[in-house]
Amino acid sequence: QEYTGMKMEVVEWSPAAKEAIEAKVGGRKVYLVAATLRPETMYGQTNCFVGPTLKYGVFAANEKEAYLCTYRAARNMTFQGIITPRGEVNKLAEVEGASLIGTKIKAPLAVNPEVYVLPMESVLATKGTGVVTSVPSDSPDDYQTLMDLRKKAEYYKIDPKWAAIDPVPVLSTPTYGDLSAPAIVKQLKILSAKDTKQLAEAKEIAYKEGFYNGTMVVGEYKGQSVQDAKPKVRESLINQGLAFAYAEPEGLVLSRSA
Ligand code: ZZB
Repeated sequence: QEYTGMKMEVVEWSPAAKEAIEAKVGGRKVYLVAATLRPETMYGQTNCFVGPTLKYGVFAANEKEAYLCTYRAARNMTFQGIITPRGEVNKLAEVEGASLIGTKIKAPLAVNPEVYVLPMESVLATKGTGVVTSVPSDSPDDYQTLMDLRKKAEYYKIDPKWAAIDPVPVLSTPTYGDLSAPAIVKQLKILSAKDTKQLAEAKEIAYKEGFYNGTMVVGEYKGQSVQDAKPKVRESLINQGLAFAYAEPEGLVLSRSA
């Protein structure tokens, strides 16, 4: 899988993350790294998700920068020239996902340029970086999780203002309009992020509709097809230093490089 690793710079740590991290990074700028397959949707980021029970590390990328992600992802990055030197993981600090909730970060390209970190139970430690940027306009999982968090803010121990940004139209499809995830969630009568089977189906539909029938309604490539815009947005993010290419190795490659 060829992901785009979005560099989401920390603006203000949550108190627990500040305690665990700030003194240990040697003055480096810290970025949460979110792995996405949909760079063209980055205009519509409204928050970022971490798994509350997952373990994250802050890894030195070089003298000036550090990346927050899973150990597994950092190790992969050392073999892709993203983190140097090759094969060497330098962990500066460690933190549990729950401690990151409420951290304010920059969301490159987004219409709302600063967003908050929120919890998502279904984030997998075994995929991407373990950090997921949230685009509720086009990702049914993100939309439903955001709605659940808003409904039960107290239960999830979040400040309602962290979940306050509404879905932002990014692309339009003939069948679902410019907010496809909410439309598909409604059509499939999905009521909670625990409806994982229907959400998997919703994701499939949203991917296909967006990719084959979508037209951008925002940004530099407004009016162009999603198929055309996707590689251009990706290249532009990478050229500006706001993101990097991150490949997920297959099992074979992983064991070979071990
Ligand atoms: C932004 C985005 C916008 C995404 C969208 C999807 C959609 P796939 O196809 O199953 O590989 N993701 C990345 N890492 C994880 C993880 N560790 N655990 C759970 N989810 C993760 O899924 C790739 C997508 O899953 C990634 O692209 C990321 O969310 C999420 F409008 O980034 B995406 C219809 C989907 N729309």
